[in-house]
Amino acid sequence: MAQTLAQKILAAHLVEGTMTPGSEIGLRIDQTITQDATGTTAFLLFEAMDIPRVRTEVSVSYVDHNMAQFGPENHNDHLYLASIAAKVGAYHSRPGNGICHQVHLERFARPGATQLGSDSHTPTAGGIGAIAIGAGGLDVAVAMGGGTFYTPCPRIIGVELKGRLSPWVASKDIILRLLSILTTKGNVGCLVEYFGDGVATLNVPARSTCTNMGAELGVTTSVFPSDDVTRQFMVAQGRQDQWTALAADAGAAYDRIAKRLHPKTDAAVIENIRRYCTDVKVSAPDASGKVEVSFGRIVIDLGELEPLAAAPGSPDHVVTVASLAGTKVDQVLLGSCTNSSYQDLVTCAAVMKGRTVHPDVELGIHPGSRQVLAMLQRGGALGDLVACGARILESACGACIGQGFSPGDGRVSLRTFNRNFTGRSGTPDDQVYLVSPQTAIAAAVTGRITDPRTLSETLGIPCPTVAAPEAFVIDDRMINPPADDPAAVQVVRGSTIVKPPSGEPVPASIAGPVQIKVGDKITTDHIMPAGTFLKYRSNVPVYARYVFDCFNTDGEPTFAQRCLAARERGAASIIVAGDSYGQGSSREHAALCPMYLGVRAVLAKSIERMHFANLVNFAVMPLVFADAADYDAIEAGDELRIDRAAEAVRSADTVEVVNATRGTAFTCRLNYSARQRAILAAGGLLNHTRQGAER
Ligand code: MIC
Ligand code: SF4
Repeated sequence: MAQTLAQKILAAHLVEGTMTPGSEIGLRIDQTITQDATGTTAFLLFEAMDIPRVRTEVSVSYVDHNMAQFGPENHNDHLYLASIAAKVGAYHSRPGNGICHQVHLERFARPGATQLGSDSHTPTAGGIGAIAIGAGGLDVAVAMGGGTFYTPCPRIIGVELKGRLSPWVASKDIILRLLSILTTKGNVGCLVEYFGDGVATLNVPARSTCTNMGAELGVTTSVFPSDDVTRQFMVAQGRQDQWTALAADAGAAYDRIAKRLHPKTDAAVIENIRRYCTDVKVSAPDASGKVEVSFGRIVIDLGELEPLAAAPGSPDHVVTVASLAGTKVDQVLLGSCTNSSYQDLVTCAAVMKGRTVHPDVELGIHPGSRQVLAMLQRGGALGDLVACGARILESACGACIGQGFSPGDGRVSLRTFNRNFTGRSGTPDDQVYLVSPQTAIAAAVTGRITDPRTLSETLGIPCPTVAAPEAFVIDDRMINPPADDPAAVQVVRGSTIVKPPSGEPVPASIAGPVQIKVGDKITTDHIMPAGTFLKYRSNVPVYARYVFDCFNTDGEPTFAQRCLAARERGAASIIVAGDSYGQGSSREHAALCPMYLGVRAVLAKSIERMHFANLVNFAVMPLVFADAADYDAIEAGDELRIDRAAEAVRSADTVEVVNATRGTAFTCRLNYSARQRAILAAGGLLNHTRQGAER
């Protein structure tokens, strides 16, 4: 039978299960990546598994997130990570070498490999033809030890790209268009596969911009074919021996995709589905007024695309740049794992050559890697960027994760990043627009949101064309290989590195208050803030103080204090949430810290893939309302009871939840695989893995 590209790679790595969408499959993982904000915990958990050496083809530990180094925490993490990598056989990309996804794409990723990373943007490597999946650090630790990675077999969304992008339009506009069709909600369990004649017109970094920001769709991953363009990229990286051609078979069928939408509130999305998808069907409305919109595949004519922007609040608030034209801009930032490649930055440098950043704008640039910096320097583009007045920032995540460059109150900031959740920049009322490098740099010149296509006519700036480099600057001196003599390596453990707490089996019954009731699309940034709190990642008891910090009110007990008070009196704590709970990052601290505070269950209308897995991994029961209307009947502070929690975990698909405060009862679904049941019963994945090793 004709197979899609993703099916081929998945099938070649299948160690358990069958390729039936929705059913759990076990995959052999070739490569793992970790970054410092999730990596310290991941390596501490790896150590707790008592496996002396990593058992993958390659495991790389990157340092790119926690680089501000206010206080000893970050440096303690760096020292621990360098030493533990050397000892257990992982590569270690040192601070300053670049953003994990960019460096991995340049130096390690390969077509046809499976890659698991403790960062949600791991799918960046899909641009080179890898199946690269983001997961919690504990899942990655298990994979480092040679363990199988389990995930539901994805439904495959086919995205056909036709034609060629017009001047000044970028691959960022492709993924923003996809976000306007699929949104950030309701794509759990899907995988995006690109195909069509337009693919060959996009270079590897441009493809990776699309697969990177596929994370914002909430899909498992995204993948491009590996073709001659891929080969050329790998030749230029000196890695042609790792290239292999990969594509879907002719006639491969993509899955039919269905979304539940409301004709009123989701009118624009439905219109986009009608416009960009084939074979669209719309059902009659259900009792809540929602319809099921289903389609065959998505078709994007690259030539018809125009510059787009995600307006403040969410990556799927997509509008045309033309509709925003004239808006005053205060800040422009180029960088992040989405758009910090050599091609992206040299394009911007060409625009700025001989010009000055607009007097009302500050321009900051995080080059994606040391290689990108070296390339910019070699061709003179770095000099043009310095000369124009840009602030050259570190090759790191930096402003993308709220580590500096926060905009002033209500100030407009145009960023080439992937997330603009309110407050992520470090400013509570930020106005962050996500755009392509072309749109960002146009604003740096004009001081206004400007459709870059107008630059040629108004300012005589020709659209830069950038040829794919024949050879990148290759210098791996900042990547430490594993130690030759692991026994001689002393693991460095600073005082701020605290062993993560381990979970407890789901108890016979769970009873306690709803400590918080939140709405739809709650991100892991809401649950576990990064920014200035990021440095506490290796110290769960301290970091846990800031769970749901954005919902805490001055003078009132914090979420953490309420949970600890409940724990004191022997009660559990419960979280109630709407749709798409836990979207965004892979950060397992969004499960681990609540667990530490005594949260035993999360009741939501729906829960995103990585967060669901992280809750299970730390033995917090994820429960989904059987009838979404039951959500409305719960208030924060209500005392809930799940009398048969452990029993349900063992064998039931539903469980009754009693609302003791209101004298009502309702049903929740468990949706667990047999393996997830065993993990919850064991008190989390670490205990489960240890027990497996003992058997
Ligand atoms: C992010 O972009 O939110 C992060 C920081 O890279 C996270 C990982 C983390 O929280 O450490 C992610 O995307 O997974
Ligand atoms: Fe780093 Fe930002 Fe990419 Fe996350 S999204 S890995 S913080 S650059």
